[in-house]
Amino acid sequence: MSDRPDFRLEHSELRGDDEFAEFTNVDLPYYSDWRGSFEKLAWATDDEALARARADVAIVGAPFDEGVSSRPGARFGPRAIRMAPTTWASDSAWSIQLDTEPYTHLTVVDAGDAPVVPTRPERALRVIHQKVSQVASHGAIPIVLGGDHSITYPSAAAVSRNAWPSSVGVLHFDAHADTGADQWGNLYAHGQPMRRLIEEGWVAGPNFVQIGLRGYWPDRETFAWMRERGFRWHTMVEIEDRGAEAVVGDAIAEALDGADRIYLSVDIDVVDPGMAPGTGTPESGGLLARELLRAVRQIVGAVELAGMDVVEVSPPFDTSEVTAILAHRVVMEAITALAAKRA
Ligand SMILES: [Mn+2]
Repeated sequence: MSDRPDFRLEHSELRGDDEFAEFTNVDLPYYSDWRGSFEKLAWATDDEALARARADVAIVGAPFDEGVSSRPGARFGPRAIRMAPTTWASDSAWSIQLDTEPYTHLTVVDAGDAPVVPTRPERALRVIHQKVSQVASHGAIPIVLGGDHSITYPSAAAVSRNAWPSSVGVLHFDAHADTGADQWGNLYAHGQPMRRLIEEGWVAGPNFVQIGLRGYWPDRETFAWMRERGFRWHTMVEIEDRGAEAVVGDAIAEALDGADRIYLSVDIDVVDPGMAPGTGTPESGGLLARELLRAVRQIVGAVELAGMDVVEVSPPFDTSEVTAILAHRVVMEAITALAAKRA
């Protein structure tokens, strides 16, 4: 059996393994915010702290939005999601939905941000990969706060690489398939990550399952490529016809048909822009917030979760923090559903 290939970013002109340590927290841009952790949880930002914490789950920030094709701002996502109104008393938080106290049964830490700096997009993808790999190698399930959707490529690749030889399927909530060949020549923009994950073999096509697709992108040709690779997808129209719970049930079975674990990628634009306006590429006619939260509980309750991200929250376009709060609650529902399984 051959080894899993390395994550090489083959098209990058930037190389070197020392990039991860290139900047200290002090040198990072202001929006890489190290003052307030997610849910006021303890920080565990380096190998020593992660080893000591023995965490079940670790939050990772990926403040990157240089892959966007339309409205930017997702680099401010990790800060806004961390600062969203919390569950109020994180040490004794209790979920009405699941009748569970998440932090009684799970150790959750905030691993801080990947050391992303602006103007160096390929370096950013590499350090996001390294940060997610670091967290996963300590046995914690990474929950990555984006960032635009291009961060799913380095993040899911890290999770798949860490899980190997187990295989990872992906459940991908999005208005858009994000399987484009390139965007103005960029192979790593936010419309391409799912294509790269398949082409490089991090996820098998039939275990890549998309939920919530709608609108006018990508084109027929791209869907033909997806069909060729065995992708499966469930459009908004199907959800309208059959209901979200039935569709999500099918999607779980498809993603696990040959895979052992699941990476869950939630593009907040799967939700209707009326309930999630703070995003870069809004598409009308999406899920209700409550349908997404229920789906996250359903999925995490049913699968072995290997990793997760919540992406495309763009605070400059948000209103009254509603999108940041929803993203925060998506993370909380995953954490609490994990805790409920342990309880
Ligand atoms: Mn997306």
